Amino acid sequence: MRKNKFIIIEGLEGAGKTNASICIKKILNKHHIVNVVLVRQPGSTPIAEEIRKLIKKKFDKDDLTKEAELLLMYAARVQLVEKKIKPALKTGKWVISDRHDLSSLAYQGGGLGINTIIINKLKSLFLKKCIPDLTIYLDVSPKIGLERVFKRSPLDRIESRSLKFFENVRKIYLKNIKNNQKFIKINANSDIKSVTKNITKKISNWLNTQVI
Ligand code: Z5A
Repeated sequence: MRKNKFIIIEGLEGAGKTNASICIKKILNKHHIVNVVLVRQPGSTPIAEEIRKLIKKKFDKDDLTKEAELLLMYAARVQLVEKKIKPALKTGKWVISDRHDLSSLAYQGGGLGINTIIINKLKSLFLKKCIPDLTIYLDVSPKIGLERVFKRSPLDRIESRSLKFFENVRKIYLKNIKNNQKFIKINANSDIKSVTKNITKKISNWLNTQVI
């Protein structure tokens, strides 16, 4: 069994995933784990970053179909998995990814209504050998998350969707993490300091259960 781990951070926009990635990296460093690669999805390779721009862009006279959006998410993911994640894991590095396949299930499945069978088919076709060891789900209410993002910058194409869309996305997250040992749920509605403290505690506890 490999000792290095593949860790995912999931949650709605404004949940604090960026902050959590940095926090987890610091905890790993404190445990003398220094070979850590941080990636984000969609993105983190030159081609996947171009796909990211396309996904986030608002078009005046056209829009992506939901199926095209799903396939673009998967195109970026497969590119990242093959070019960066698998090679890093093979050489003993730890990988922390801001989002992974559960985002597609939540956003394109729960939010846009694409049949789960189709999304799971993509997962089984392309991600068979890239299974996370742990997923940290930062649970924020859509209203609080979007308010944080709104304060930061103008909303992009996906962020501009309705509150109902994000409520449906959250439902799928909550459904999938229920009774699953490989998930840690963190309440992300409070201030950054409390959320960071909670992440530190839960990740440290988890690390103590791992053979590393
Ligand atoms: N997407 C998809 O639909 N399907 C998929 O398969 C994948 C993705 C992989 C990616 O864009 C979009 O793609 C995303 C989902 C979709 N779209 N939406 N909407 P992105 O990378 O720009 O979006 P994001 O992943 O949600 O990142 P984010 O908006 O930056 O959220 P975050 O990383 O969780 O938040 P943050 O950057 O750490 O914090 C955001 C702001 O809130 C910032 O100013 C912080 O200082 C503040 N913040 C964070 N935590 C707190 C607390 N606790 N209190 C107060 N303020 C806070």
